[in-house]
Amino acid sequence: MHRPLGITVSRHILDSQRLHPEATGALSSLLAELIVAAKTISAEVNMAGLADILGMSGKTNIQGEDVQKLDEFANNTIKRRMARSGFLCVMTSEEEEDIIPAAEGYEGKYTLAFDPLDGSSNIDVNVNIGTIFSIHRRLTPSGQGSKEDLLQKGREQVAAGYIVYGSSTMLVYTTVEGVHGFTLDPSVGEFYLSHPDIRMPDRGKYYSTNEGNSCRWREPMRRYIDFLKEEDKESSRPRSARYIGSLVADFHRNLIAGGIFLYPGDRKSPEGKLRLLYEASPLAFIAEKAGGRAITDDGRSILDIEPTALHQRVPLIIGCRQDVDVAEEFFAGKR
Ligand code: P6P
Repeated sequence: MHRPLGITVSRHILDSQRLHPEATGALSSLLAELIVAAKTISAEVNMAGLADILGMSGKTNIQGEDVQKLDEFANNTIKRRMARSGFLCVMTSEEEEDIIPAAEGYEGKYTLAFDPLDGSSNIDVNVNIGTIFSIHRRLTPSGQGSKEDLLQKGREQVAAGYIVYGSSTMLVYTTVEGVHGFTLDPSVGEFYLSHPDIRMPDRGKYYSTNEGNSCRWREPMRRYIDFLKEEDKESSRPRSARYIGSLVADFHRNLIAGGIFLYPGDRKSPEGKLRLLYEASPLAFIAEKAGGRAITDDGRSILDIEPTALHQRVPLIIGCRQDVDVAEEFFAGKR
């Protein structure tokens, strides 16, 4: 496959903006600001392992600046930069209980929901972590945004994406067209197009779930996972188990190589663990744009859920279309 070399993410965003003559460039500039924040976080994440060695693990580093916990650093990096971007009227973050207003006089026409550093418990063991973001158009006419502007269905998103910090730092995002992946060249500080037009395979070879929760699973989940472990060449079973415990990393592998991720409700947590606004919804938007599916364990499409609270949790089954279709039949009691 021809891979266009050297296309930066900024060029790619502007090229897709050109497809929409009515575009003012605000969304492109918003994404560009978000990408600056991502590069800043990436540099800090990659230094994290050195914190102890370089004596930066205390409250102040060698420059005498306060060293923040990485997720606190990531949260502050995004909210401070985006509050003054001029493109947002309100934000919500996994790290903050209430809404985050845009700076006075900098209110814009979009909203941002983000998980600044998902999987941060994995930092100390050098496992991939990620930033997830979701962008909607505001509903209120002007001025400071409100919770109402944030509580919108995933299907109404104008853009969604994530950055996965790992062996390399990758940005994956979608606007109205396809899903595209960019890899950071840290020596230049640029994201270059490395995965144009990502399409999820119709059926995957992996399944991702925390089997440690199986004692609390409801019957359909137990039966579906047992089904994936049976021998059946025709339907590429048994599937391989892959579970990193970082949603962005598990999702990214399934997006590229094919698979299904399940974090259903169980007897202890009926709504599961993952958050709708800044985890399930943006990843569902990406999955559907790449030909996959994302549903709850009672068959609702993630993108059609009407949010009622900023940090509401939702059961999540997301991945290759055929795999989610079969899982849906198990959860509906049809298999
Ligand atoms: P468990 C990380 O803490 C996270 O929020 C997601 O990134 C990940 O998919 C999930 O929780 C892992 O949860 O219960 O399997 O440890």
